Order: sequence, then structure tokens, then C-alpha cells
Amino acid sequence: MTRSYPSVSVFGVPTDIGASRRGASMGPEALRVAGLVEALVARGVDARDVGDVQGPRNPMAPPSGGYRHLDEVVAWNRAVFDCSTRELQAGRLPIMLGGDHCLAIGSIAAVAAHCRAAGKRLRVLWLDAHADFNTSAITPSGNIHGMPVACLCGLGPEALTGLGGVTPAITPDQVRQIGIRSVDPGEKRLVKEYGLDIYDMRYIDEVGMRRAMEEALEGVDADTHLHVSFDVDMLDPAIAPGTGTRVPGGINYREAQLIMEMVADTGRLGSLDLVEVNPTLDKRNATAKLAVDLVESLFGKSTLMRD
Ligand code: B3U
Ligand code: MN
Ligand code: MN
Repeated sequence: MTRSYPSVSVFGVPTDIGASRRGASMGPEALRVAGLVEALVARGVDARDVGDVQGPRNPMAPPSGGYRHLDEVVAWNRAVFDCSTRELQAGRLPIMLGGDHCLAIGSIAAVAAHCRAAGKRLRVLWLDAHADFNTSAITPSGNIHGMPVACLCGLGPEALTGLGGVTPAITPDQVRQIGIRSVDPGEKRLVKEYGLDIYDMRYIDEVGMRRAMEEALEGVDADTHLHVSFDVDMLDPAIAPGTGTRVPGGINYREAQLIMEMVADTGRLGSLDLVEVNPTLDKRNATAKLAVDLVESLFGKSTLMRD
């Protein structure tokens, strides 16, 4: 089936402000060098690179009050919010190149505001090894890249939870998490309390990726905007070494392809985050290249003649 996609705007967010390990700030360039925009254009997508958003440098400060670099994280997320909002309002599909995963606060707050204005239902697919549902009270690290889902659901500092003007930006029932295998003890209690829908590695092992994805996509219809927030540490470190918080036992190549192909089949992809590529830890840009390969599948490339 030939599917047409909206025009795409790719933008970079070169920061590692939400992590304790440096290097994700080089992710946007690594993804560009791996040919992300060219791959989309080759698929017939009208894709353009609108450049990088700007923000403060990384002071590498220790956490304060349970947060590391809160002011800087807010500044970067405001820039992301503005850029995503501008592209969505222009009718384009934003692809945010991280950077670390704290940037999804601005990107998803923008998408949520856009959906509210357009009367669309929002579904967020959170592809990650981690639940990213920590708060300042329970975080083991103070790193805000471990907190974006909580912030988006209204748990966190006002400067982040209210970024898009409405708090909470989203509710837990709009989120499906896939690939999860590292959840901190306090975070575990919180995800249960908030009823997050988590397809963890054990569930995927037991029922298989096809069924897990069918369940995660259940209810997605013509009025749904699907946002994919793809943290490359969802993937097994054997195939994606270039990321800061690797967790063994992740999603393999075929499973990852199936995720992307099943999202493509819905025809409802409306926005994408591609985060946590850290070229300083990578092997010859393998992780960025793999991410580009998977994005091609997200935009309808399939192995056989189904496109
Ligand atoms: N849950 C841990 C580790 C972590 C979360 N997200 C990433 N790492 N990338 C934390 O620090 O919150
Ligand atoms: Mn993450
Ligand atoms: Mn992660």
C-alpha cells in the first residue's frame, strides 16, 4: 500500500543537560551524518532540516533539591516547545533529534497542546529501557532524563509540568511504554499508582512483539495523533552501543523493525523524538545508522512488496 506522509521538519537539540554522562549533545550531528534526512527524501517524504535549537551549556553541576540543571533543562525545553509548536502549526511532522530524553517534555507538551486545539486524541508510544517516571523525591540520580513521563503527567516542578500552559500536559492513560527493563524501586511504586501501561521485556518475551504492539496500538483511529518517543536505549546494547545508560536484554533488530512497521501501518504517526544517541560511546556511528534504518521503516519501508 502506498501511503503519503505529511511534510517533515527535522530539528536538532544538541544538549546532554538532563543526563550525568556527557555526549548525547552530539546526537543530532551523528544522526545527520548517518543520513536521516536523505533517507526520508529517498522515500518520497518532503523532509527538511530546520537546524538546531539553542540553549545553555552544560555546567556539570551536582543535583540541587533533587534536580540536576533544572534551570537549564527548562530553557532547553522551552526552545523545543517553541520549535515543535511552530512546525506542528505549519502542518508539518516534527522530528526532534536529541539530545537526552528530558527534551521530550517540551516536545510532547507541544504535541499535547496541538492535539487539544485540533480536537485530536493523543497516544504516546514511549520506546525505552526505562520508565522515566522519577520525581525529585525518589530519583537515584537527580537526572531529569529519568523524569519526563512524570513531568508530563503533572509530577514535577511547575516550570516543567506547566510548560505548555495546561497541567498535566497528558494523562497516564495516553501513554504506552515498550521495552522497559530498568525501573527504580520508588519509581516502580509510582508507575503502579498512576496505572502506566507498560509492556516490559518479560511481557514481550511471553506474548511476543506482535501482540504487545497490537495491544499498545489498540484504539488508535483516524482522529488519533500518534507520538513516538524513541530512546535508543530500548534496543539491545549489542546492536546499539552508542547510548549513555545501556541495559542488557533489550529489543532485538527484528522486534524493533516490527514496532516501526506496525506504527507505519496505522498511518497515524504525527511526531517523533529520536533521543539518547551518544556518539562518544558508539562504534563507527552504528547506533545512529540503526536509528536511521528504523526511521525508514517508521515511514513505510518494508522488506517485501507491501509498500
Ligand atoms: N532511572 C534512572 C536511570 C535512567 C533513566 N533514564 C535514563 N537513565 N536514561 C534515573 O537516573 O532516573
Ligand atoms: Mn528515556
Ligand atoms: Mn532510557
